[in-house]
Amino acid sequence: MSALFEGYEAAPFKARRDRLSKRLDGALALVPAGGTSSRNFLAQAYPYRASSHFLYLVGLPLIDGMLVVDGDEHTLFLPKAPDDDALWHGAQPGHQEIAERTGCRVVHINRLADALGGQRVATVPAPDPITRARQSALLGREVTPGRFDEADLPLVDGLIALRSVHDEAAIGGLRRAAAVTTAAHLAAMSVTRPGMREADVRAAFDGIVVAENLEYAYGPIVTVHGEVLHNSAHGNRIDKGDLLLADVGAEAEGGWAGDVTRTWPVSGKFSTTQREFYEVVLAAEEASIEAVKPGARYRDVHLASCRALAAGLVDLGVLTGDPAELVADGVHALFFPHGVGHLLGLDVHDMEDLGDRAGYAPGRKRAEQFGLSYLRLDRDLEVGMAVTIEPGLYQVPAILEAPRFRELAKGRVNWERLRDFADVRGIRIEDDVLVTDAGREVLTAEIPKTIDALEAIVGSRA
Ligand SMILES: [Mn+2]
Repeated sequence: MSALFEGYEAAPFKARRDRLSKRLDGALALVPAGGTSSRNFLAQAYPYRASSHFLYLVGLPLIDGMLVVDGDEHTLFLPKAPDDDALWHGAQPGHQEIAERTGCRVVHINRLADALGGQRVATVPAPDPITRARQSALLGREVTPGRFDEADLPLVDGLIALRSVHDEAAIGGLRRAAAVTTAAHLAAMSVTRPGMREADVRAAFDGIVVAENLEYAYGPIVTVHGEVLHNSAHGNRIDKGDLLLADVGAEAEGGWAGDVTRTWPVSGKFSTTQREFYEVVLAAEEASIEAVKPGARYRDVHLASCRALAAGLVDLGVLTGDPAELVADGVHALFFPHGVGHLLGLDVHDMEDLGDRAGYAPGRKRAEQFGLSYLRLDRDLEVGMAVTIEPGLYQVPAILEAPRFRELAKGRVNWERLRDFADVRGIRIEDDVLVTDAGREVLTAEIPKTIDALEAIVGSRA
């Protein structure tokens, strides 16, 4: 059996295509898998990752394939491998085998233009520019990320409706991603000791993810400079006194993402000031997790963290004032500048390629206020949605030294008191949360996050 079909079952994908076709309002849907890209020369390709929409509907990474859904008829238009391909890559399943396995018709891709001719076609842009150029040529209009033609909307909105509420197969994928992510975080925590480099801890994550024969869902962040939000460098020495922030998630078979952040002391022991700031972030995370339930508005889930952070910083004497007022004015955002999370699914920021049409309910718009403007999601939660909850607390020089924020902070930030917390640059705590009838299920609950649990595990295998 070809590795392509390992663990593959056709039924969930057919069910999704059937549900989608009911939403297409008579249009044909054209969903591209996308192509490869290369470094230096063509044959040296980067690892291939099919478009998430294609994976959602087909379940197989069929390079350069295109799916056409036309009522009950589901057709995969696929290229044929060159004659000498088997020499380099081994025998691959032929079109007939793919047809039998998937239940789709399979047709050579050079017949696609004729098949579409003269019909109303809805599409979504492929992740790569070469495939998008092909889509543009096929449809005789510009296919561009983030901009949709009126004709595309039934497909775009259908995908948003389906993909934002996970079916059983999807939840299985998310659980698998969470399980491997959990094992990887436990391994990384337990090997951490002063004198290592960030890369040594990253290697402990790799050890688990690679041995599971998986990839990461996004570029791992493992850093003692957590205040750089998307820090991708791993070259620093990690020392006693440092907090290490690790934002690392595995991608399960089929493409499902895990997305977890933990912050732990390199020495295995929090300092008093680190402990105080950490407890504030943990209380914020718990407040937002508690707020996750069917019908809750995600912006309110975000604001629960903002209020808890502001209240915690007031208690510590770093902020002065009424927490609700501090949040309303955006003062908390000097320390917590990003949104509390996002949808989670086949993409780590699920469906971000569809822009705020996916993340924001109709009629809702992004706020302009600093902090709230970075909130990626503002929908009412439904059973079956998966979201991350990830408040953080950072000392970002570019924010704390900027004149406009100094002005906002006037009389409300106690700078002298803040200096006591110089040994905290960045703390974030992030879990993956599924919305259930009962409220919520934290898929990544087994990863230590209380101070006691972290102090017990860090360095235990170093
Ligand atoms: Mn995240």
